[in-house]
Amino acid sequence: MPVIAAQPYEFDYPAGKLALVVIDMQRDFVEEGGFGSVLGNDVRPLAAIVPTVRRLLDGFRAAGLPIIHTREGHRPDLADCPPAKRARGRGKLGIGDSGPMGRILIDGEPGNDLVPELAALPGETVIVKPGKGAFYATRLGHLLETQGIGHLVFAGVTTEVCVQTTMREANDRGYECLLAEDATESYFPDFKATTLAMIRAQGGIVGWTAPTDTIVKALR
Ligand code: C5J
Repeated sequence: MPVIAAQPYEFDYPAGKLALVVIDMQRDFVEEGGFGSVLGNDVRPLAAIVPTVRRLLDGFRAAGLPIIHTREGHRPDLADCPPAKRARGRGKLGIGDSGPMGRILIDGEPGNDLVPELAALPGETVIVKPGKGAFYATRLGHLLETQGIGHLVFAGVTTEVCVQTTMREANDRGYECLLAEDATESYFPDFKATTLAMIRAQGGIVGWTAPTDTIVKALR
């Protein structure tokens, strides 16, 4: 089995059966004027990981392995957005309101696009998810099952919200999960550090972590 040097110990996976899941690298979170900045966050740390996520994507593309991108987005009629989620935050603008990049967190609006550098290529899957976890109310589980994939590498934002939630969902479903340490980011540096530690604590209770370069080198 191929092996990636990781923490808390090496991550092995069946050749050809490893998929990359890039969580929510959309303008809503990474660019000024989107949901992230409307909630009062500095988006610059998230924008800074774009080249690293691109390196990871290119590594998976070169290896011919499956790639799944997610976007957190709701239907224009908000039928898939619980009122509790919409009410949360009490900011000037909320989910569904019109902002500088169109309606916030709505599928099809400019702000909901993946950042241009990380756009999906033909053949790659894009999953629009109404929740924080990418398995909730989506076809992700079915898609992985039909491709016989049980090993996942994760990247994207934010580390402690949508990335961690999805990793925990995947872990409970029996997937082996590795998070690319420098291809994920949070608006809160402490939360990122703690999430990485939580994932690999207790012998990898949620999964593994490794730097992007280590993962890409192992794929070659
Ligand atoms: C958040 C996400 N933070 N993608 N979404 O609301 O982490």
